[in-house]
Amino acid sequence: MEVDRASRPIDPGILARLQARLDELGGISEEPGRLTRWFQSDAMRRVNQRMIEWGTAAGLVPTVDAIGNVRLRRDSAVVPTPGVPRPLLVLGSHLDTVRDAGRFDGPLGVLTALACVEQLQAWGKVPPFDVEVVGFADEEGLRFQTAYLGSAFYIGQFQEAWLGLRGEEGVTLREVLSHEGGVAESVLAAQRTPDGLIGYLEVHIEQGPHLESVDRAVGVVSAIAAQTRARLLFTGRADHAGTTSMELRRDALCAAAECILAVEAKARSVDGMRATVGQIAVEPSASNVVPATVTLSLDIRHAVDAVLAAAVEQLKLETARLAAVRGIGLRWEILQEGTAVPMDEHLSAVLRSGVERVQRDVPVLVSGAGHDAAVMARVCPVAMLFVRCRGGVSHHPDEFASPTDIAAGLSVLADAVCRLADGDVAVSGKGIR
Ligand code: HGY
Ligand code: MN
Ligand code: MN
Repeated sequence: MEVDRASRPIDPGILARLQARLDELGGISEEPGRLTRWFQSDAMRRVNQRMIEWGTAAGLVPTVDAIGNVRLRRDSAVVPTPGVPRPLLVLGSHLDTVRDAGRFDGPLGVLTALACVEQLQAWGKVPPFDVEVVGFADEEGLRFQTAYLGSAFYIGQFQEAWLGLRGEEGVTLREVLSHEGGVAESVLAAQRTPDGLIGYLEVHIEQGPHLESVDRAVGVVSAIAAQTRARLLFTGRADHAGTTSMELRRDALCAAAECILAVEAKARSVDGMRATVGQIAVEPSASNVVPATVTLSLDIRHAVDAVLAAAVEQLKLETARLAAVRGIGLRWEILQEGTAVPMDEHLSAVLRSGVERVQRDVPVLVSGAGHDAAVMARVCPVAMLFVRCRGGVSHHPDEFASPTDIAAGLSVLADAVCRLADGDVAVSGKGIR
């Protein structure tokens, strides 16, 4: 018998299980003493296996697709109309992490999605659409510096050119996928956009200080900022550190250092801009050899596409000038260019209704962090709910969301799915309208 919507308390047992699972996944890592899970790592396989066990116990049908996304599907009881795809609502986030990560970024969304399905079952609520909980295989891009490999595959937009990407351990994505069974091209052939997508909802820790600053448990995302990822390759000349005068050197690392400060100065000069050089590689990396080559990563973001594009062009000119003055070669490789992604207004309104039930008002904020929702938005309406993040600390082991705030997130998500099931917002194979 279905529980009346107005009195839908969240089951404390489901919340306790969510918390325990978060803690368990937070201990599955490729590196001792810290949480690191990169694409197609053994740790990802172990996490997927736990998701399969938990999903099966909840009566969901588990699969792991060719790229490594774990999918837990619950079909509705509705008999589909011949020739019309079954409507499908996707709930999820990613299960990979950055290096030395916090345990909430990604898994909070996947496990809240699973808990949401369990909670609807406990309420006796069976939506008239299929629901799939997805744990994406690679959102961070830690292994190949290209984010969203999992969600791009999920929507059928994995690019063959990515097979040539080479990770820091020297292997290509093609080699990794071929090693995982099945030639990489067959992995590509396996991808297809899921039929009947009506929408995608993602719960995610805010990874910033806003909700804490307004003392609210949850907030609704308005848009995801645009981001560009690039690699800068500086070429100088190796020389003896003791016999080469300062005037005669072509020191790639000094040129890179000036460019790193130019990146920082640019970001500081543009309101709302974020730019980060997070990785650096020096060759031959010997204390008594003038650095010959340096490779830098660049991650630069802004909520407005045109502002980001202008800043990237200005930095290309500025870094080229700084390198040329020193006689250093500089090559930019753009690895990924994303535009700002607005959230769907109808689906966001459903989340806002749920937020109004759990707190006095509804903070609405832009996400400076990227999310799989930015990819899913290419094929269906998407909306995101943020959960308060202690101190705004993320991509760090101190990342933390409180059980009370996690409960609020689950309550809002479950309420939203019930509203969609009750037809508060028209759903069809073409999405939410
Ligand atoms: O980098 C990001 O914005 C996200 O955490 N992958
Ligand atoms: Mn994330
Ligand atoms: Mn992240």
